[in-house]
Amino acid sequence: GVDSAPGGSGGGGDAKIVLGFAQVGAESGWRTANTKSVQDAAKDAGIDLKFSDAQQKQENQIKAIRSYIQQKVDVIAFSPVVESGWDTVLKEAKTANIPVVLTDRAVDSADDSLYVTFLGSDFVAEGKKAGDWVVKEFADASTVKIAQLEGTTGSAPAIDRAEGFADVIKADPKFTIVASQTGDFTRAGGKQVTEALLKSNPDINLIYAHNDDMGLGAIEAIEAAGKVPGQDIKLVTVDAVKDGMTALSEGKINFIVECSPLLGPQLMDVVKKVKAGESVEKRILTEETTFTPEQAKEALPSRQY
Ligand code: GZL
Repeated sequence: GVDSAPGGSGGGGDAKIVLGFAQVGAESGWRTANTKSVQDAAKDAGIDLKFSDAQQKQENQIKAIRSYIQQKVDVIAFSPVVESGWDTVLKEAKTANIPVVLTDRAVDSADDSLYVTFLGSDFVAEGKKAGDWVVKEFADASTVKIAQLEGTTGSAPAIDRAEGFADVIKADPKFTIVASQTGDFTRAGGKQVTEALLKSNPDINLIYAHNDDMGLGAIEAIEAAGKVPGQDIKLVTVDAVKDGMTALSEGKINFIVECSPLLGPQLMDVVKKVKAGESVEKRILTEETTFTPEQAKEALPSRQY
């Protein structure tokens, strides 16, 4: 607990584990579901959670991590908004003998002793799954013009989802990405970028959005341009949050690659193991699948987020 020696379990032995969590922000349906999962799981695990929202700004996450170090929390966890620029503050946590757990997104630090484990999805695999669906969906097409709505610039999901997708479609020159721009994972960003790209590329066949929220914004722009989303312009997105799955069930999105935000329970298990000095694997993958419109209709009623 906070009042015990740094990293100590406290004299009484019944001191609650204190976890400091520095969240990215509240930019998307995925993020709010992720926050709820962490908060609910901490409560269920009897862990004292200190929580901060960085409004998608790296300097705010760094400030939050520093405050957790000052408070001598037992464990620090965070989802790095971008991959780079963490070594200094992670070294401060290491010097303070406070273990750090990466959740959801990764850092590009060369020194992996700066964190205990990275718990999250394989974003390259997510991009490949989207690419594989595109290859099948457009098997009979002679040319396929693609617009890509990228996630937050410099973030692991944006970098890796673009890489995985490109790896698949590069096999056939009929696929060309005619426009690619960041919508910062937000609905508004997806709408603004799509409005602009439809003016310069009115004949695109497909939009690949790095998350549902940007895809939902794109749908608004496509409809405002008098076109039918899912038909005139197909969409493939990543996340599978409720609003995305609803659009999928209505045929406005054609395929969604799931990225599970429900990391809370696994995170609390890791925190307890770390506190108890038990070893934890360096990389813990989350389970996730893909959805067609029919599968979305079946899954929606029981969807947690
Ligand atoms: C992916 C996560 C991304 C989601 C977006 O694990 O980091 O951030 O795909 C969210 O919806 O904003």
